[in-house]
Amino acid sequence: MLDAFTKVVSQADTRGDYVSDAQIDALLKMVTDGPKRMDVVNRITGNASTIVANAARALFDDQPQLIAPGGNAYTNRRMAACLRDMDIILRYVTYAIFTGDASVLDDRCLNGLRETYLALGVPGASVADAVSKMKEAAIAIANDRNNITPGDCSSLMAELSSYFDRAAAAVG
Ligand code: PEB
Repeated sequence: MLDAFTKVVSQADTRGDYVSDAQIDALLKMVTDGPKRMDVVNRITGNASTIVANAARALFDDQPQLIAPGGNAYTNRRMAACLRDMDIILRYVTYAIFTGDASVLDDRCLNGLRETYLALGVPGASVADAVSKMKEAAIAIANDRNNITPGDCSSLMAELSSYFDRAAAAVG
């Protein structure tokens, strides 16, 4: 598992080179934007169950066959597994935005997930839809201008989006 700093160091070490000026500038920006990043993590973490519940409701509204008899989220056991999976993916996205690097998400959550769903008969495209719905909900909450010092969060929001897109692409 890497973060934005260890990633740069390991890449520089592979080249046998010093950390470049451009890399130092990018990491400095990450440090100066640190409080914004922590706010994003805090807001998503504090609203995780709302994000999961609303995204799941929207998914089952769009794809009612999932909760009909024979559907992959039919029975309480499968519904619980589905909500749990969404919660796990959201949790790893918060780790990625916290560390500023996708490796924790890749290595500990997404690696082999497509194959797991194939083996279980869980429709990967529907999981990808659930992840996209969590993305919309998480960005609406993280990017809410109320009760926070106003600032430019566009690059952080783009980074956050990219982790959700990565998770959706890994299973969809
Ligand atoms: C991945 N999900 C399921 C299982 C595993 C995962 C390993 C099998 C074991 C179990 O049932 O608990 N586990 C999960 C994950 C990590 C992990 C992400 C990462 C570290 O360790 N069903 C739907 C929806 C979708 C869904 C489309 C969005 O209709 C999910 C939610 N996952 C789902 C379901 C099961 C499952 C298991 C229904 C149970 C499948 C079954 O037993 O038939």
